[in-house]
Amino acid sequence: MTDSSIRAVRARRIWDSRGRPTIEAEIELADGSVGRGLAPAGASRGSREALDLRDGGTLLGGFGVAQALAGIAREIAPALLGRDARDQAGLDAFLIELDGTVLKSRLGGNALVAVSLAALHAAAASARQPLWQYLAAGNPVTLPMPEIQIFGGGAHAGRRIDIQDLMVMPIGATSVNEALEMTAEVYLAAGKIMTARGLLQGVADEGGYWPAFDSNEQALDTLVEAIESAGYDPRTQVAISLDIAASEFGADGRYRLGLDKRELDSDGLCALMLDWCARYPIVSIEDPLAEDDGAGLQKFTAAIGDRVQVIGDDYLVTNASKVEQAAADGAVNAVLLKVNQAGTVSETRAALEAAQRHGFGTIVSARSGETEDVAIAHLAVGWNAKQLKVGSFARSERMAKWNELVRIEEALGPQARFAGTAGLPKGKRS
Ligand code: 2PG
Ligand code: MG
Repeated sequence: MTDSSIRAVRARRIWDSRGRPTIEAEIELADGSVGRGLAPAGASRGSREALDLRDGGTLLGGFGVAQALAGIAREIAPALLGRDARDQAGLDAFLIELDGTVLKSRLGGNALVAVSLAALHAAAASARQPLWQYLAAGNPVTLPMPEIQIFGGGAHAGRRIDIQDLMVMPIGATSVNEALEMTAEVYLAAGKIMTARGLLQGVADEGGYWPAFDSNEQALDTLVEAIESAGYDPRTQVAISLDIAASEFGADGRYRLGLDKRELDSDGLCALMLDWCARYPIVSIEDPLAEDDGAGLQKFTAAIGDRVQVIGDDYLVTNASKVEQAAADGAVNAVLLKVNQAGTVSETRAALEAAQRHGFGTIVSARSGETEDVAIAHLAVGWNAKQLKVGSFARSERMAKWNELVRIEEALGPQARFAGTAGLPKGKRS
């Protein structure tokens, strides 16, 4: 028995930012250290990501977590007692084996991720280190470039527009503090524009303004306007980053842009995305084609990947072997990292390391259903990921993460190094 061996595992039902039930796991070690892991939940999900175990039926919209909690109490908790929380890899491998299914559907990705994160937090607490420092284990760290949503859309806004996340990246910033200040100005400016036009109708799931637009391009035009009216140059100071989440409106090479009332094939959507990248100051684009359209993604990335970051989210589902495959076939040049998409901390780290080996961009990301948990700010810093995507600049489940990044930057003091645009492709834009 060491100080960091697990002496208790508890789990409870808590509630996420959509008011849906989710899981909080708590792990207590022999030395009294306690760590908590909270499971987030996605709405636009890749088909190959870890599956949450939900109760179904009519109660709580079917989102209940009683079965997942029972699995933790009955199977996971007793089996973890006495294990060393510092051995994250061993612990996660054990959880994966115990579940025994490809998509973690038996015990639930939500149960596994909560337990895996709880062990990580407990181990850091036992080492008496902030999580980012524990993860870095003495290696250099960088503070990630924030990618912050101004307008929501897609599955996070009743499919009001097709584009899911219209975000900004303050590419001219030299610190997290400055990046957040610049974003705050743009968010404010966007709100003023929406109010002045009678378009302000509250916010979408991640805190971005509700997209009361007539077309996708009107949303893009308004975003450029907001950047400029906040006093920034969209080419050199605050640029655009999009999550198209194309799997939400297309499959089998057919895409239906609901708002624009257009149906496109793979080449058509690829051409439209390239046209947007040419006409708007876009530095990053996520899932521009659907997860089943690897050939379309290859064409898109071949055309623009030297100068625009092309992120695989639904396409890579935080999976190391899919990152390896994408590095070989050139389908994307960056990976979105969501711990609950993989299901455990170690699998997420493996996907990150594969990406780092191949020079891919690395973006740690929240989910659209979040909690007050701030772990992802620590993961991004401790793992030396180059960007962090959390949703918008409103609602406390989002702000908690940005605020934690402010604290980490302050704690690093003179050693703080801001990633800036280091993670983005370096080719020159025309
Ligand atoms: C995404 C995320 C965050 P969700 O698609 O990248 O915006 O959404 O958590 O619903 O998958
Ligand atoms: Mg996405």
